[in-house]
Amino acid sequence: MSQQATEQVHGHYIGGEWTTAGDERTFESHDPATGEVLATFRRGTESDVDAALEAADEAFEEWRSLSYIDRAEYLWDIYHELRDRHEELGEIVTKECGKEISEGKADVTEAWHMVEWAAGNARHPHGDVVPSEVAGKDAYMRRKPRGVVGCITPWNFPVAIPFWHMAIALVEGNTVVWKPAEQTPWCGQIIAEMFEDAGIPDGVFNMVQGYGDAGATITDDERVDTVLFTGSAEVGHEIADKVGGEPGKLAACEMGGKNGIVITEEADLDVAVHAAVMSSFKTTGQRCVSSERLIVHTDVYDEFKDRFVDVAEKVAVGDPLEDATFMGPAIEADHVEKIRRHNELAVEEGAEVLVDRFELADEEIPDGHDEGHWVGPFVYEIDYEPDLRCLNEECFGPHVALVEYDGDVDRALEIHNDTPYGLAGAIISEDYRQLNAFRDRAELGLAYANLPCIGAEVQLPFGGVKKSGNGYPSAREAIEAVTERTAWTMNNAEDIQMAQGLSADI
Ligand code: UN1
Repeated sequence: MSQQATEQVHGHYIGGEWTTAGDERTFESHDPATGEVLATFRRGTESDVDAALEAADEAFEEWRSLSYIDRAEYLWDIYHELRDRHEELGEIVTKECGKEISEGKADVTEAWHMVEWAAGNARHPHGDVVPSEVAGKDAYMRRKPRGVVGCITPWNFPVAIPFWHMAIALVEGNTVVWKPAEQTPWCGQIIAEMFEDAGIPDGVFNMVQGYGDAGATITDDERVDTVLFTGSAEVGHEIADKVGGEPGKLAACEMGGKNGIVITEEADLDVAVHAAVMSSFKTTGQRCVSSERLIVHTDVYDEFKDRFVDVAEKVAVGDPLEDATFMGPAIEADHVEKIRRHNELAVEEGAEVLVDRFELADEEIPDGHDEGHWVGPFVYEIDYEPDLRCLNEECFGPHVALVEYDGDVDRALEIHNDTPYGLAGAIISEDYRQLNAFRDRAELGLAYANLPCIGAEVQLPFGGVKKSGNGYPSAREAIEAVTERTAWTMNNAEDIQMAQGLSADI
């Protein structure tokens, strides 16, 4: 899509056609660092979603009848395109969602990793040979696609996460209706163009642009067999409740976290400071795995605090296209206000503020970027109490609490596990017993030792426990959500024999 395209209104990709049907309403994609309008899109309506679901439903029988390997061929084309256009697409990600440029490129890299995993998996075994009690009986577990998969994806990984959902759903033989996040429709448009260029059969992949109303129309429709969702806990729980209550329908939702890093008295503080800065401020704290709690042993608390504060005061906030930038802007003005409310809430609850760069100084704002949604690190310390909202509610910004603890790793775990969420977390320690205690008892889907709690790789399960998720919309685990299992049992003997010693006499 060229820059001139800003004059044009981009539509939806439905049944192999671009369409701007539906109503006349449009919305714009903005560069969060400059406020510049990048492109204009049609806002999807119920009738657009209906047409997309109809197309997906119709295309299903033919698509499922192709071999896994033939289906994967279309994805391999996209894999090559993602690689060939790495630089260009990385810049587009950065322009549309404000992540600094190495993150923009990493988003594209993560996308082709997922495509490689899903398409490569087409040549791997897809079921089990299971023993039977009865000689002469062969038993298997076979997988088959569920049908139409609805995918709802967030803006913070606008290329990677759509492929987490869709690459696997498609290779497994499902058809897809996808709604990209309303903040990143340009990335949505480009991905849809890739499917078109790959020649995927009409109706197999469909994309409807728009807001939550279009997303809800997808998730509520009875033609949708599985919903894959990555995004906020609020929306994810609504989807899980609604879809989970409908017989025959499945939802795999991965939501946010109030992720914590435990820094014990046995920590290497170089590693601790590095891991905490990466986890709390990379992506401007706008990852579902970003850390908002640092739980630090009293013996190392003061030294860690001084060193962490020193780096938080200095990390470079600025133009995300510049290599020297560590943090770009927040995604949009409303989100800046949300971060402000979380910062204020912490203060109301008794926080001692250690770093307040929420409002950047004028000289920190890059030239020509006055309209950007700038926020800097906000760091505070607070005495642990179980019901503090600031230690329980996700901010999704560069907002992080230091909490001091005294005692053994059990005490650290008690504080760490005391949130409704359970997505990602880390322990920094040189003591293997402490590491093992965290591995076994931290209530998490993703647990790290001596590392930041961001940066999961696609071949690992990605999902959370407690309020963070009810399933895995990516990698091997997503296969569970997009396939049905058939127990297939065949008789090779001349007569019928039954299991459990049941008499077959008639
Ligand atoms: C997210 O934060 O929404 O583990 C996804 C990571 C990335 C994915 C993050 N691979 O940080």
